[in-house]
Amino acid sequence: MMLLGTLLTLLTAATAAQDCLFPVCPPYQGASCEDNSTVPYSSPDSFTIIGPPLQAVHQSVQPPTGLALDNAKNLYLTYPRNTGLTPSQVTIAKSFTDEEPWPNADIQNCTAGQDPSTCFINVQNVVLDSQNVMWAIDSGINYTNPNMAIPGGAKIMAFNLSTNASLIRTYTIPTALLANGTNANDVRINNTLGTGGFAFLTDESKGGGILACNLTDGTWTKRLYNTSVVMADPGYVGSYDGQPVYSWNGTTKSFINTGSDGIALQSGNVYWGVLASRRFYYVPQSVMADFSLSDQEVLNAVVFPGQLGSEQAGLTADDKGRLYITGSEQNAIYYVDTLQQYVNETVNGTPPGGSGLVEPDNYVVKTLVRSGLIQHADSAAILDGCLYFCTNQLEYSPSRQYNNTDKRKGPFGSYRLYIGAGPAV
Ligand SMILES: *[C@@H]1O[C@H](CO)[C@@H](O)[C@H](O)[C@H]1NC(C)=O
Ligand SMILES: *[C@@H]1O[C@H](CO)[C@@H](O)[C@H](O)[C@H]1NC(C)=O
Ligand SMILES: *[C@@H]1O[C@H](CO)[C@@H](O)[C@H](O)[C@H]1NC(C)=O
Ligand SMILES: *[C@@H]1O[C@H](CO)[C@@H](O)[C@H](O)[C@H]1NC(C)=O
Ligand SMILES: *[C@@H]1O[C@H](CO)[C@@H](O)[C@H](O)[C@H]1NC(C)=O
Ligand SMILES: *[C@@H]1O[C@H](CO)[C@@H](O)[C@H](O)[C@H]1NC(C)=O
Ligand SMILES: *[C@@H]1O[C@H](CO)[C@@H](O)[C@H](O)[C@H]1NC(C)=O
Ligand SMILES: *[C@@H]1O[C@H](CO)[C@@H](O)[C@H](O)[C@H]1NC(C)=O
Ligand SMILES: *[C@@H]1O[C@H](CO)[C@@H](O)[C@H](O)[C@H]1NC(C)=O
Ligand SMILES: *[C@@H]1O[C@H](CO)[C@@H](O)[C@H](O)[C@H]1NC(C)=O
Ligand SMILES: *[C@@H]1O[C@H](CO)[C@@H](O)[C@H](O)[C@H]1NC(C)=O
Ligand SMILES: CC(=O)N[C@H]1CO[C@H](CO)[C@@H](O)[C@@H]1O
Repeated sequence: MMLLGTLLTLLTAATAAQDCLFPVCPPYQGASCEDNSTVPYSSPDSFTIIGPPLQAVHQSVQPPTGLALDNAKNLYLTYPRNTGLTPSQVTIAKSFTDEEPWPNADIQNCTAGQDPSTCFINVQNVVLDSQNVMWAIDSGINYTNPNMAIPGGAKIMAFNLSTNASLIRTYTIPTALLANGTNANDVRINNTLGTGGFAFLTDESKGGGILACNLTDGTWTKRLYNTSVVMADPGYVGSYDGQPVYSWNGTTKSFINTGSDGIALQSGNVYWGVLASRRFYYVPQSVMADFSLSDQEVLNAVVFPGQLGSEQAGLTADDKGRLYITGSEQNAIYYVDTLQQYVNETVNGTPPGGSGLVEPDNYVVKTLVRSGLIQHADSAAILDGCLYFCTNQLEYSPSRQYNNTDKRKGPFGSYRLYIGAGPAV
């Protein structure tokens, strides 16, 4: 009886299915070929938008990786040369769609025979410090030879915005520290640490690393190389707009192995995220600034406050103890409070408020904003109570798509939203 009934249902539905405009599954409880995508629990609206609306501040023709603002709200963007030439590597926005090379046109292209420390090879980001100085970070890697930076070309350059972006000083990464493919990706400056400030950089190469530069005497160290805290998850596969992401060379598949990438300074610590992972870490700035410590002592000081539920490319920090994380897998910007005085909920028995740093066990990463517009937010910066970020659809770029199809569709938006805080100092 049961079998006969089932067969009859199948036959009836099979007849109805002939009218369907798309391939259908075998019938299920009398449902026909109607598209049920408007049923509330499965509708596209169930992609919950979280947080306030985003305000578009700029549109780029090319996909930008870096973003900064100066105190007059000028927007700066970077267009690195990781896979080919770009018209300019650093620009300043002149309108919603127009940009000019910054600080000038000539510096954008090192010419044959030119000292590579004096011009841009491959600029990844620009960052404003607390003394009105804009810093550019150049990996020094020529895309035609990605295995090693050009000695002298890997550097951070300090431009004084009080004197029309005149170059104050260039700190080149010593050649010995360029071994193993060092790929300087992002930088943050603490002007008050040590005698004359420190710069902290991420190395996003496979072996990863965190670099520190003593800005008084230009000495450097690279730490944590070839340790799990700066390296991708083995066989990492992220997800983007609902689709798994691999690394592709034509039809040859591999796994994305980008290491330590986003960086921010908050509450006396250096925070970083490992791009091809859902992990982030921190270590006291004082530890990174003490060049006399052993590598093992530096590693022992690293704190892992738990996974954060997304691949991430950029971090930034505000003056209320909050760390912001661009969560590319979730079309989101996350945040986490690091100072107990700003925590407003009881966590693991610790009541809201109080003083000191939040215990790593009590870190609760939250979503600030989630929107379909957030297509791989890369770099973020804070000014005048607002968080600004650029987007570049990185996961749709050729190296991450089957047979290297470029699925990015410009223009590439930069946005802002109100957070009620200023930049960390
Ligand atoms: C720098 O090189 C890029 C890429 O070839 C080119 O589009 C641009 O015009 C050059 N800029 C200058 C100032 O020569
Ligand atoms: C500032 O620098 C830009 C680019 O080098 C130059 O075009 C401009 O004339 C300078 N402005 C002043 C006031 O020196
Ligand atoms: C990058 O390498 C190519 C090929 O060797 C060379 O033509 C070009 O000048 C190099 N660019 C820089 C900025 O060194
Ligand atoms: C930037 O220029 C201003 C004006 O000349 C000067 O007072 C300031 O010390 C400079 N900043 C740095 C970090 O050199
Ligand atoms: C390069 O790798 C070697 C071998 O593991 C290591 O001793 C050295 O510290 C590394 N250097 C850098 C700059 O990563
Ligand atoms: C930085 O360099 C200066 C000059 O060499 C030195 O006095 C200072 O101790 C170094 N380290 C720190 C943490 O400032
Ligand atoms: C990296 O570390 C692993 C152990 O975790 C070791 O086997 C390997 O030789 C190291 N590689 C380099 C290049 O230092
Ligand atoms: C991609 O594959 C080609 C052909 O097999 C090879 O020549 C090239 O080196 C590969 N590129 C990378 C980045 O592995
Ligand atoms: C910069 O260093 C000073 C001195 O160590 C410290 O008080 C401050 O918290 C650091 N800034 C940030 C943003 O971590
Ligand atoms: C804490 O603040 C966040 C936003 O800043 C808010 O969403 C949350 O409801 C607050 N929690 C409590 C317990 O007030
Ligand atoms: C890959 O793309 C090339 C063009 O770039 C095309 O000729 C080739 O047929 C494609 N291969 C596959 C397997 O799609
Ligand atoms: C499960 C479900 O809600 N199915 C519905 C799909 O759409 C058809 C036509 O609108 C309805 O009859 C089904 O009840």
